[in-house]
Amino acid sequence: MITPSRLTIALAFTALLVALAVILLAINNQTSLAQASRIDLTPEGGSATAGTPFNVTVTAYDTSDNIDTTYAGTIGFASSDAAAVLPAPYTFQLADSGSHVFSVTLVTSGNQSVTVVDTFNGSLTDSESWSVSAGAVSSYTVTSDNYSLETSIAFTVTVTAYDAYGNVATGDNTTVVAMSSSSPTMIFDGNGNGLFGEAGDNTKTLSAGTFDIQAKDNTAAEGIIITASAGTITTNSSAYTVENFRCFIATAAYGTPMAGEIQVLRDFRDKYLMTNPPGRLFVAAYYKLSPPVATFIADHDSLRAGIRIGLTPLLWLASAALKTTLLQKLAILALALVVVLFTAVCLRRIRRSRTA
Ligand SMILES: [Ca+2]
Ligand SMILES: [Ca+2]
Repeated sequence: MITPSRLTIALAFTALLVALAVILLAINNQTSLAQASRIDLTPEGGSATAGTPFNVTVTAYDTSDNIDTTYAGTIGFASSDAAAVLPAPYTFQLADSGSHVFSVTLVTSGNQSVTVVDTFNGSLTDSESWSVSAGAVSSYTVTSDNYSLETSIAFTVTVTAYDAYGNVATGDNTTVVAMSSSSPTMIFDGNGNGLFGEAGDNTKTLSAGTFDIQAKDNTAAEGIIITASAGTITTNSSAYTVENFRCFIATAAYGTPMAGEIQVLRDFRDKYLMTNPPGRLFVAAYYKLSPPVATFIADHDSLRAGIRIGLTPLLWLASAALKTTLLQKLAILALALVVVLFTAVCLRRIRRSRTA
């Protein structure tokens, strides 16, 4: 019968002890993993600039709220900012002693959260929020809601500044932008006083990263580009078409924009309407409201004849206003008053003689 030697027994016992030690160590390690009762992301939010990296620290705490220096969990990052540049998942090392610094870059302006979570234990998580402001201006847009413009009619051009990440540079209230155009006759009203082309009228200062500026052109042309320039940045608009003035309703009635009657209305508009704020308001309203009416008139021949008759007194008045001096206008007004008074007196007498 083979009996184990003392040496074999000693070796087996040693092996058993080593195995026991390994198991105990593993259990101990498990225990230390389970010891982390919370993880903290610091700082507790704040402000950040789009595209500028900043550091955050993730620290694990045990049940006694001491730093869990043996924390060996794996953490992942998430953000409300889909374009954020976040750290890759990270497994804590012993050398971290329960705390590790990471770099985060947020890029979308507004309030953005950053969340950290233990990938094996979802209850170990923390989230903080940063107020992200736009970065330095890197581009502009030059737009208008009106791409079919009439000569002499003012239209609004909107200039907006953006940072490199597409955020409106809402913090910019100081940059002066210079406006220009491929049309040498385009003029602007930068100071908004209704007078175009004054000294300095082609510049305007950003307000919360944007501004509206009135522009107009007195010559018709196609493919006009409006340009905004500030520092080294130059931005072009889409191509605009400035068309000759169309009096929509009259054009529909007379069948051609070249009719002499339309020139009378055009001259009246430029002399008596475009020179004062109520007149300009009237013209702007007319341009908004009249195109569908004009389309309807153009499709109905009998209506066109009626409109031509209706426009005749208006043309007489416009023509009289344009071709007379102030003295003649006063004389016409006086004559009209006399006619009205005379008619009123006559009507009164007729009525009296009937009742008598
Ligand atoms: Ca925190
Ligand atoms: Ca002006």
